[in-house]
Amino acid sequence: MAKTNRILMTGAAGIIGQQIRQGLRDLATHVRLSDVEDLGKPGPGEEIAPCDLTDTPALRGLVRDCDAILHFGGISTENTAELIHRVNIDGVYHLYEAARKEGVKRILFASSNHAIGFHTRETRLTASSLTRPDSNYGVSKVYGEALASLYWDKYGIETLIVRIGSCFPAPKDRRMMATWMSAGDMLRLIGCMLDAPRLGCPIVYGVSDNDESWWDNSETAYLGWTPQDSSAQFGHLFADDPAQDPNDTAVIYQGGMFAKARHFED
Ligand code: NAI
Ligand code: 15L
Repeated sequence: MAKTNRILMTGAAGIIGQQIRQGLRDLATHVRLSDVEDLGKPGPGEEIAPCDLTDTPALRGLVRDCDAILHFGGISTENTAELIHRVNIDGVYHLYEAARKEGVKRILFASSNHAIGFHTRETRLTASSLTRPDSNYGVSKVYGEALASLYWDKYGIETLIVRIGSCFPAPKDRRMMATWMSAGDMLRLIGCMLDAPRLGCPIVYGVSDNDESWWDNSETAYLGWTPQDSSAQFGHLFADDPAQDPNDTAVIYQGGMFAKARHFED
């Protein structure tokens, strides 16, 4: 695998950013890291580029000279509609505009399982399944996916849309045994994205090779990504948990508590 020259990761101070930061150095000669939070000192090959995604004029400079953008920055759970719109809808639009104007041709968009969270757990989803957002946050991810599709069809900017399950060092509850994605599998997926001769605008479910799974990535097998980790190693953490109530909304739907929650601002 040839190294990409320069990649930008937004949201680099976040949970996923912290897990993959070091591994990105194997994929690119220059790794530009951006966030509104402190990113510490740059390591070898790293550039620190603080930037607020709502600062539209600053975005062109942020993406300049990058061969690819890993867009992990933004509001990562349910919040006020105003904040989600400002950062996850307007912010992502202006980031894509900056990419278009600066000639960046490849983007990873960190979508979420909450774009499809109102599908039931017994429904096996593919890249062609209809979106069914479970929150204002999920709606913002559907917007990002639609924007990525537009920028591919109209401007030839390729995006890997990753509907991430739960990318944490370990699953936090029984649901995440099905939705967990390891940092290693995320890094391997990014490697496939950077390597693909033609990427297009595929939708991939970001999930490891867990025993229980609701998602089928066979439509995007051309990417050559095969998850290598499994949540099975963490099964003991939840062995003594009480049985799940099959009539609980958080158990019926893939989005779990996001589907069950009332309006964030009530
Ligand atoms: P996180 O909340 O830990 O990290 C997001 C980062 O974005 C934070 O460091 C935050 O400071 C930054 N950010 C927020 N507003 C910003 C702004 N206005 N300008 C610049 N930076 C801003 O989230 P996490 O878990 O690392 O997720 C990263 C991305 O992946 C998010 O887009 C999230 O929606 C998505 N995702 C994550 C999942 C997970 O399991 N960790 C699951 C599904 C999707
Ligand atoms: C997400 O989209 C969130 O960013 C993350 O914090 C988790 O809640 C994850 O989904 C999940 O569904 O487990």
